[in-house]
Amino acid sequence: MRIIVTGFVPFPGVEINPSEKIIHRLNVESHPFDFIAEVLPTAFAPAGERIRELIRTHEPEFVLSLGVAAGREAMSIERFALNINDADIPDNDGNLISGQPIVADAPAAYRPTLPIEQLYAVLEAKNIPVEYSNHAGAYVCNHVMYSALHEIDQLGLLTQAGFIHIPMMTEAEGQKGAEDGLPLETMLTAVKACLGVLAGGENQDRVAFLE
Ligand code: PCA
Repeated sequence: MRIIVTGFVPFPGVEINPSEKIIHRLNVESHPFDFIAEVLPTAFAPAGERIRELIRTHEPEFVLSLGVAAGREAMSIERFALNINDADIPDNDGNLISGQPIVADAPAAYRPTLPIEQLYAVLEAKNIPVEYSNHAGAYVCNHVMYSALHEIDQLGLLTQAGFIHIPMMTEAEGQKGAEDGLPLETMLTAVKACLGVLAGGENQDRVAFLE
């Protein structure tokens, strides 16, 4: 069993990225199956290259990517990745990209292949705010989600991949979206519950050692 889980470093306008904090809090060393947890650069090309490289190298069963969307109030399970880079802020390499396809002559969109209804259900059962989202934006998060799904498709892998946007953490006082966000601990619990679903069906206890 191999599962890749990713987050992102901070980027312009977001000084604290809870997705990075979550990756650092997952105790992957103690994991009995191959568990690859990594913080990606918040820059279009390097992030896309890295997620594709991780997938090619590990050929995992699952890829769960996380990123913050300051202003959202619930764990947001993304339903689509769009073939577009279109940002109004630069990425961390200073690139301000508008209206460019991620991959020329490739599908306009991909749907996630993770069992998103199961992920929704496990979060709902834990009373953690959860919602579906039909738009992952057109910045680096969408880029990574699209790049992962396209790579898996191109390689003909059975890997299931998807993306969850998370709110800002309430502890990040003064940061955009923090007041409407969720405590980091709640989001960590949510991510572990999702990993539990992927690792062992309904058996969430299998990832208890991530604590
Ligand atoms: N959120 C940004 C990129 C990195 C992150 O955590 C996004 O929503 O695209």
